[in-house]
Amino acid sequence: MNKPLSRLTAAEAAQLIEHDQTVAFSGFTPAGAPKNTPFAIAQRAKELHANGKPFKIGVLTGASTGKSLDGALAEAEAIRFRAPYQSDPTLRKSINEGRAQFSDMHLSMMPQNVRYGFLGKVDWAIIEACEVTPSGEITLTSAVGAAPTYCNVAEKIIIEHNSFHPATLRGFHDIYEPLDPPYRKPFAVCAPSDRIGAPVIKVDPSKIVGVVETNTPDEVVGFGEASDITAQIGSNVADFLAREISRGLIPKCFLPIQSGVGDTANAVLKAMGERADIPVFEMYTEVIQDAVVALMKSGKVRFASGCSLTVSPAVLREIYADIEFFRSRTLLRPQEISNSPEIVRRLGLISINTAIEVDITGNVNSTHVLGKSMMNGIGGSGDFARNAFLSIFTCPSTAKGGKISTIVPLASHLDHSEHSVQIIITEQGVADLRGKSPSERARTIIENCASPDYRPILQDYVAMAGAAHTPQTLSSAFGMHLAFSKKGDMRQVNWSDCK
Ligand code: 0RQ
Repeated sequence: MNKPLSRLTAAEAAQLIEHDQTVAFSGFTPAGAPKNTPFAIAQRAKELHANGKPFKIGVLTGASTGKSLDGALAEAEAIRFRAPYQSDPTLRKSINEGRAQFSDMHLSMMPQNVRYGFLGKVDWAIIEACEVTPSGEITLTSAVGAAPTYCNVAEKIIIEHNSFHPATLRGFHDIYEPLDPPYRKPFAVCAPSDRIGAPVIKVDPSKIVGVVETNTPDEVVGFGEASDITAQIGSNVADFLAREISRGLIPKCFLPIQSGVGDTANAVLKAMGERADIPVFEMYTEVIQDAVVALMKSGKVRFASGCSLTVSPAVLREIYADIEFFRSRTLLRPQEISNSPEIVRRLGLISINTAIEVDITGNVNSTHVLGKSMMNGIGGSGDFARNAFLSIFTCPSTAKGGKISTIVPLASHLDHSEHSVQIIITEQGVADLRGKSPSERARTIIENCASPDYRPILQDYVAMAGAAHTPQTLSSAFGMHLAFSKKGDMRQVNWSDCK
């Protein structure tokens, strides 16, 4: 018989965390991330700083988190090191000002990098659960992320028992932690609905130091209505996919979809849902967002496997109110399984992710503004794009009211090389890069995806290279970026100044 687990307040739990320790949190996006304990750790940091004492910790998570975790800890100057993805404005500022060190990582690799010891010792795992038993069975909430590995490697565990999430979530999760090389076995997922693991994480209960009781909704921010531009991008993606099915280049039964997160991704899914010539489909993705839930209810999405239910609180309440409907159509997996390159290649996913900028030969920057400032991180986009049946990147053709062209001569930072990028789609149209040489790709991207304001500028740039396999001119390649930095508008570039 196991003895009952101790109860702690969030403030008591925070007192246990020491300066310079590494703390790993459950969750993936704000879904499933603990809230009260990290907020209390931030308060402890502020008090210690006010007394002239140091307090900074390493923060490991599944992906981004919410304002009570990344936001509060960054605001308290309590983050020494952070991996593998973030999207909080306060933390982003801290990273870009060099106050917090950030290691951007393919999300599928985070759990194994931690198990391999590449990120050092993990002192604590702080895990949000809808149920925990004295025998050490933990039922997670709205995400899995890297929680199984964090529970495995951490010296001690604190559970945030969040009664906002019903204990009947048991059964939504498929917990599987692979063995490390040379003992790893194939991941036997051959369809999005295949289960390979257990419904709960099992830990030695003596590692659980205490349970903090909470009742707090996830801090997921809802999405706005599609703008004209995102709606047009969505419609271009749906047109393209329907055409590929009719041409026989995508099987008639269709293939599972992976879609990124954000307004564009929501607009793409909405447009796909509205097309009769796109069949009912399945998702094998990392983030299940509001649009997927709407498509499940309409019958367009048959099944969704993901790593998190990153849905707005109102949509999460809808799911919990009709939990049996969603139980038979949803599976939440650890990120090394939801984003596994092995499974992505086997299932033949159609991956749809968003770029910050795309260069004329198809290299994609998903993470940096002007080569220097981190936006969010590569997230899962590389796990999927590199291994997909069809790898699509979308973005508006311009940013900042037209002062920035997202189609540039040379990407100012590289996340996905031209070898992993097959289709570019903006509100202007579709560039199909398959089987094309770099100069053919440049012509196709400029003609089909660039804003009309920037087409002649980019065509002049290409002409400058003369006959070449890859039409680049190194002395001018960042001319448009420099024009934006110096004059506030990429249209002010003067190629003759750059030579
Ligand atoms: O800035 O908010 O200040 O106006 O970037 O751009 O157009 O609102 O697009 O919200 O879909 O985000 C790539 C960042 C796109 C995201 C990125 C500015 C623009 C705006 C946001 P403002 P939009 P979205 C699954 C897959 C990487 C991870 C990934 C992302 C802001 O999709 O992080 O794919 N992707 N994960 O104005 C300067 C440019 C710009 C620019 C846009 N060229 N130069 N600023 N912006 N283009 C999810 C996970 O992995 C968890």
